Amino acid sequence: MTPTPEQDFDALVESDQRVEPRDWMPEGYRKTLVRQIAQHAHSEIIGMQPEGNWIGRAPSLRRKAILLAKVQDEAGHGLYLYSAAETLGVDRSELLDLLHAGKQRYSSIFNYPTLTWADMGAIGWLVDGAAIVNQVPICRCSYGPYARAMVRICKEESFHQRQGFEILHTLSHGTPAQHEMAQDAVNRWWWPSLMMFGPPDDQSPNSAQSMAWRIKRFSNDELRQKFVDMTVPQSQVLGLTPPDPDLHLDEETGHWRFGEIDWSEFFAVLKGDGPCNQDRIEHRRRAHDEGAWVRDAASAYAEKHRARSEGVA
Ligand code: BYC
Repeated sequence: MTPTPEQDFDALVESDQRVEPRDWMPEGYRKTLVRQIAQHAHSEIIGMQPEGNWIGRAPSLRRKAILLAKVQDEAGHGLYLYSAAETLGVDRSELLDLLHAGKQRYSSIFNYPTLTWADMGAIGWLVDGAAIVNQVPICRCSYGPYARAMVRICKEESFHQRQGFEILHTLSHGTPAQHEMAQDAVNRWWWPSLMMFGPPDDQSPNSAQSMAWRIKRFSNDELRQKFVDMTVPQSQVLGLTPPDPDLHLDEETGHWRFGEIDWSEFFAVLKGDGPCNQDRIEHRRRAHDEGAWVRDAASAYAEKHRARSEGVA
C-alpha cells in the first residue's frame, strides 16, 4: 500500500532526515515552526537595542568596532531567520506586523535595561552563552531551512560569547570599582538568563509535541541545567559569583544545583510588564516607520532592474 503523506512525514522525522519546504507537513508542525522561528527572528532584531545603546559609549575604538560588528551580526541572524520562516509560506512584513501589534513574542531577556558597560560583557557571556546552549541542538532540528540557518548563527554566537567573557575578565581583574561593576552586571543578568530557556518542563505546553516532531531536542529544564553546568566553572575563572546562595555542586551527579527561579517575574515579563517592554516595542515600531522610505527605494530599484532585464524599460 502506498504510504499516506502523513506516514511519509512521520517516517522522515523518525529516521532523522530533514523536512524541506515542498514536503507535506502537518498544519500544527508548520504553525509551531512559524511561531518559534518568528519569535527567534524578532529576538535577534529586538536584541540589537540593548547593545546598540552602548555603541556610542564603548570605552575604546577597539571595543566600539567589536560591538558594532556584533550588533550587525544580530541583524544578519534576523534576516536568515525571517528567510527560513518565509519558506513556510509567511511573509516577513506580515511577521513584523504581528510583532508590532504585540501578537508575536520576542525573548524575555531583551526587556531588561543595559545600565553600565559591564552589561555588554554580561550579555555576551550569559545571554549569548545561553543562546548557544539552546541553539546548537536546533542545528539538528527536523526542519531543513531552520537547521541550516542555525549552523552559521551558532558559529557567530561563539565569537559573541567569547567577547563578552573577555570584557568581564578585563573588568573583573581591573580596579575595585571595575570589578564591582562586573559583579553588579552578573547579579542583574544571571536569573533572566536562566529564564531564557522558557518555563519549567511541567509548565511548557509546547515541549512534548515539539520534541516528538524533533524541532526541540532537549527540554527547557535539561538545557537550563546544561547552561549552569557550563557557566559556573567559567564564573570561577572570571572571579565573579552568580547571585545564588543555593548554588552547589552535587558530587554524585556532577551537576551544579541552583536555587528557585522566580517564575512570577518571567510570566510578568511575558505579559508585557518587564522593565523595558514598552520602550523596546515603541523603538522598534518607530524604526520600522522611519525606515519605510528605504524599503520603498529598494523595491523601486529592484523593479527598475527587473524591467530592464526583461527589456521593458
Ligand atoms: N521569552 O511551551 P514553551 C539571542 C513562550 S536571541 C519569551 O516552553 P517553546 C540574542 C513560548 O514562546 C535568542 N517567550 O515554548 C540576540 C510559548 O509561547 P506561546 C532567542 C518565551 O517554544 C541578540 C510559551 O512561553 N532564542 O540569543 O516550546 C543578542 C510557553 O513556552 C520564552 C530563541 O528564540 C522566553 N524566554 O520553548 C544576543 C530560540 N520562553 O505558545 C543574543 C528558539 C518561552 O504561549 N526558541 N516563551 O505563544 C526556542 O528554543 C523555544 O521557543 C523556547 C521556548 C525554548 C524559547
